[in-house]
Amino acid sequence: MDCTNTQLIKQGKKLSYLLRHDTHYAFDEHGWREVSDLVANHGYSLEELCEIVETNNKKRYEFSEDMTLIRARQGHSIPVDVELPEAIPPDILYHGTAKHFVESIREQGIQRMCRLYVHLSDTIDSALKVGERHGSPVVLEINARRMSEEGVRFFRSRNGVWLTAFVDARYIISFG
Ligand code: HQG
Repeated sequence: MDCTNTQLIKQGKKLSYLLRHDTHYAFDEHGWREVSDLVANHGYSLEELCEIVETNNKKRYEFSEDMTLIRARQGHSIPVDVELPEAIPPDILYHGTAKHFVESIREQGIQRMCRLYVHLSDTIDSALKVGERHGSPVVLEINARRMSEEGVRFFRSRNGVWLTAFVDARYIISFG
C-alpha cells in the first residue's frame, strides 16, 4: 500500500467520525454537513472527498446533487434523519457481535447502544466482519420475518445495511 492510500484511509476514518458522531457541528436535520467546512476546518480537499466517497469499500458516504453537502448513509450516533427508506426485510437477518456480549444480549435483546439503530446484515459473512471489530465474533440469526409480521419497522440504507430500533431476544433464533 502506498502513502497516498494510507493517507486516504486515515482521512476516510476521520470522515466517519465527522459525519456520524461529531457533536460539535450543527448538522442539518437530514445529516448533511457543508463540504466547505470540511475543506476549511478539517484538512480535506474536494478531490480527496470525491475519492473517499467513490472508493469507500462500504459506500458509506454521499454528496448532495450540487456537491456542496456530504453525509454518511448510516451508522450515526448524532440524532439526524437521513431519510432511510422503510423496507420489508428478508426472512432471516444476521447480527455480528462478540462472544462476550452474548449473555447480556440473551437477557436484554440487541440494543442500539450509542447508535440510532441496531445494524443487521443480510449475509453471515458481513455480520462476521462486524462482529470481529469487538473481539471473538459470533453471528446471531434473527427471525426478521416474524418481527416484521408483528409490526416491527425495518429500514434499509442505500449501501445495503438493515436497521431497526431494537431486537427483542425472542426473535433471536440462534446465538451462533
Ligand atoms: C452490542 C460498522 C451487550 C452489539 C459495522 C455490538 C456496522 C450489546 C455493540 C455498524 C447489547 C455495539 C454498527 C446488549 C447490543 N448487551 N452488548 N444488550 N446489545 N450489543 O459498533 O452493530 O464500518 O455500535 O452487538 O460494520 O457492531 O462503521 O454496533 O457488538 O454496520 O460503516 O453492542 O458499524 O459500520 O457496537 O456496528 P456498535 P455494530 P461502519
